Amino acid sequence: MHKFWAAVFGVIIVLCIALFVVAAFVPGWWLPKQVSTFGDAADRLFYMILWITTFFFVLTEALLVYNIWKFGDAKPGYKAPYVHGNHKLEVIWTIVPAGILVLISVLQIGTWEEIKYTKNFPRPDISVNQIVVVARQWEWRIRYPGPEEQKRWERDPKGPENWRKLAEFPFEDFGQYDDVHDVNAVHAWMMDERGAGRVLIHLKTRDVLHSFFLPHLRLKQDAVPGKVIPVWFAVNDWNTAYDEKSKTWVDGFNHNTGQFGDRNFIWDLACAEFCGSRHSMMKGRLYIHKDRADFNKWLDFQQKAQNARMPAAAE
Ligand SMILES: [Cu+2]
Repeated sequence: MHKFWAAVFGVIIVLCIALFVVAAFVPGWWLPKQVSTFGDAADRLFYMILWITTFFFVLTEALLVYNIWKFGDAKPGYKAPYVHGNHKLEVIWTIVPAGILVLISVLQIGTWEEIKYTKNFPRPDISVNQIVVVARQWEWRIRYPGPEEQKRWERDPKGPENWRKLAEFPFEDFGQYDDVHDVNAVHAWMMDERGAGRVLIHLKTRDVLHSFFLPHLRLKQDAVPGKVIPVWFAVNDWNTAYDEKSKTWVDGFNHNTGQFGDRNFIWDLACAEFCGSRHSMMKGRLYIHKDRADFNKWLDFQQKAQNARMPAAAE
């Protein structure tokens, strides 16, 4: 009977590994398309850890199945030896994982530094796309410096830094009167050759813990009550264009085919920290415009839509 169970376990494990291999070739089953400047480095770390864990998973499962097969059949009268432990073996299986953990922690420093060290964050100037993101149950509120504010920056080089200071005011969402607002949609433009278009996000939460997660950028950052946490990224692809049919900017635009509605060009924003009953509904999208000019057209459009909803625009 034990041989039957050894075979069952063996087959299940082989099928699991086969599914794993197949998943890499089925669209939508593996990691989503990667579009950020630091995403490749994050993926390399992911694959490195994946290979290490795969090796030890296969090794331990093979040992398990082999031992069930070989020794599962207790002979009548056979007395199992009572083993207290094996010092040498225990030392080995402590030192080997510890060594691997130290190795991983050293190998990840460069990537972590690039993504999370404040010294590598874009310094606010006119080329940097600053955005305030305020998480709340259960949506993302987004705020951009408006077109007038950006014109003021052209005259005043301190302007972007002052906008950052207002953005970093904790607790309240506190900014310029002519900022442009949106919900569940982060707009930015593809970084150009001169490096303009790096995005600096000031991340806050109005209530509980949330987590700002952009899977296509391999970027995740918790939003913590009472704190304003900077997050940066730069995107090297784009997915958003003006759609004549719907008279607005739409994502899912594949610029290679010129078609809207391509799944690979819809880039999600998700909350990755369980934050209450409608946590799963806390979703948004990342809209990356072709260039700054197109982004600015959208910003104007968004500001007009916003002003049309304000009482002052009624006259
Ligand atoms: Cu949330």
